[in-house]
Amino acid sequence: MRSAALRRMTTVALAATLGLGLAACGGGGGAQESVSWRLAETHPGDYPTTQADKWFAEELSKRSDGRITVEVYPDAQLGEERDVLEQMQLGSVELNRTNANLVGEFVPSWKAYGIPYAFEGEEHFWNFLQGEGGQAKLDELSEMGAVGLAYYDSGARSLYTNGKPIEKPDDLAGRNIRVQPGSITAEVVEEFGGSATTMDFGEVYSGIETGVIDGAENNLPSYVSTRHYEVADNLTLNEHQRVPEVLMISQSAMDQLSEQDQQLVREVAKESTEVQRELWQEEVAESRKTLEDAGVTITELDDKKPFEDAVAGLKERYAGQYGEFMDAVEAAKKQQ
Ligand code: BDP
Repeated sequence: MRSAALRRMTTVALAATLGLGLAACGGGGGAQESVSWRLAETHPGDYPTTQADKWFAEELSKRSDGRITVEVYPDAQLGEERDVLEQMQLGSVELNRTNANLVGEFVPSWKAYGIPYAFEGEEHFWNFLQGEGGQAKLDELSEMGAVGLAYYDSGARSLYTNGKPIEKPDDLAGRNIRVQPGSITAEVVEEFGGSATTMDFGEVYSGIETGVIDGAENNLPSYVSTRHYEVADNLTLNEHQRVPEVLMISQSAMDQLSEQDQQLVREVAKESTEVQRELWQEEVAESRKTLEDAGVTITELDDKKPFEDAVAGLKERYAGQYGEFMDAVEAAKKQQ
């Protein structure tokens, strides 16, 4: 299924290549003849973000006639996400696919993406990301010396634990939940009534296994690909956040290219969003099936209101702090 989607996207992209290739050849002015970059990815090779990274790398090489080579390093080979963000600033990694929650430590205004229940659903979320609001956030990445290229889907984040299933916020009392570094999710978990521990993604499985934490929160594909469901087999679909994935490049890497090649990088990245979104839909359905087959207890909530109410104060505080973000979020609602 996955490869069919990829094939389709590649054919579409091929048509665009023919025109662009020629334009790019004319390139010019003081830029390097060819560059060879590294792209850091925390997920395994078959995860939707990684497949989109690879599609981006291949297309870029083709359309630049080999002037731009990107090698994708999956499985956190270049380090955990937080370390990679630091490496980007030091100039040792050029490209990075990361989750918006991690960026908050480097560009504080990106913490806004962690505001719980900010988006009504997928459509609202994508209206925002693909509109002016989403672009304004990408522009803010210049504060960390990076250029935001594209968003990828990451669905909604939900809680999972071992022991007793979480049906209402109170059930989190006495439970310790892992959260991503740099995010405001620790406060979300605490408002729900639990306690929170910040930990790198790669440490979570053993953290749960050894009892350091009782669970974590993520989307279905990550819950499955990390096999966290083996050690925390209760999932509660409370969907407290929708936090995009972002593909970024360091400004210093971008500066090595001619104007035309910079444009090419931007275009191919934007197209890779469509590749990723299609793969994402398939992956969510497959993950759900994997969880059901494995006998994981999936708690669907008819009403998420108790969870929304628990974080209403927190949401209001952050909405005050990130007013511009919330205005753009509101505007994206009207376009639905
Ligand atoms: C996943 C993101 C990954 C995150 C990870 C986490 O794709 O980039 O950082 O969550 O929880 O959904 O650390």
